[in-house]
Amino acid sequence: MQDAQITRADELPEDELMLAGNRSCAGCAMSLMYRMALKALGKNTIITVPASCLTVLHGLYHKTSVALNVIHTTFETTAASASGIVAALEVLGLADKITVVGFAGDGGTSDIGIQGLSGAAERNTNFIYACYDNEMYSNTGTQRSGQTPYMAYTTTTPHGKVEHKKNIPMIMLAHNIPYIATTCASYPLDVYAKFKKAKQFKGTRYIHVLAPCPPGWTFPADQTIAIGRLAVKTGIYPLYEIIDGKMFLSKESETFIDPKKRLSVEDYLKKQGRFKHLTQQHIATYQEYINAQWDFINKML
Ligand SMILES: Cc1ncc(C[n+]2csc(CCOP(=O)(O)OP(=O)(O)O)c2C)c(N)n1
Ligand code: SF4
Repeated sequence: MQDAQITRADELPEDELMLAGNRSCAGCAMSLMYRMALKALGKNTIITVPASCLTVLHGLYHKTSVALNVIHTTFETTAASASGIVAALEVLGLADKITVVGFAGDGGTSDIGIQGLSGAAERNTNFIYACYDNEMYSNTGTQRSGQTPYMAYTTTTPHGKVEHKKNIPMIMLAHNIPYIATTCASYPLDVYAKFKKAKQFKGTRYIHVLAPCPPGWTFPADQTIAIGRLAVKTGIYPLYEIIDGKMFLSKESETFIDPKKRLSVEDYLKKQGRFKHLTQQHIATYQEYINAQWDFINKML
């Protein structure tokens, strides 16, 4: 298996497992990512979700916006909960028929949930783990997470975060799992293709989805697609897959291996209120970060 096949929009399954009407904000990339992921996963799927915007999207008992079995678990337990579901399915002899998927935000993944995720990945437990990364704790009013990028404003980093983003896909690579992918909700077909691809593997599979959040990142709700695409086109968020330790750059990012083809990172930063205080020095630091990231990717290819 090589890189994920890109599917045409008219080839997507018509069945909607995410129903019309949900409680996410206008322009929420997480909800777009979820719709595509559920189309790829299909109805023989059990999902586990910790406290997050995604629980809000699901709605309150006795109404829900998804036509699937979902467990709402505690904040730190996504991977532990998925491991338990896998164990139960094995006992019931259903493990080959049902896909188990944990979906968590960046806070639930890179901070409070990383211990359970690391343990499950070390044991290569048979589930897909997807982190939708809106780069902050959005559900509780935009606090800083380990995935918040350098100098972004959040309510707990009022002068901007001083550290760069934690590189979770590379942490997962250190666990020797069979499939790792990065994707972005602003490329819905890429999201679909990578979830579809992940289903073909056994063991722990990890998908990292950049999910722009209009209220948290402070941009107009109709700019979600444009902002996510700028993240890819500036080279700040490369799309790739790692299959059995070998990296494949995705089509959407291939062009940007050439630094001259990358769009200006300033364009990406200036379009978001959370970066409005940035100086030229901060922007130069961003450019160095992007260059170093691509130097690393070049070595991996
Ligand atoms: C142990 C624990 N601490 C704090 C909370 C409160 N809480 C609920 S959702 C949330 C933020 C989740 O952030 P993230 O995982 O990034 O998902 P997002 O809200 O961005 O979708 C927090 C702090 C909680 N439910 N449990
Ligand atoms: S706060 Fe952000 S991630 Fe949460 S529902 Fe709204 S747009 Fe989506």
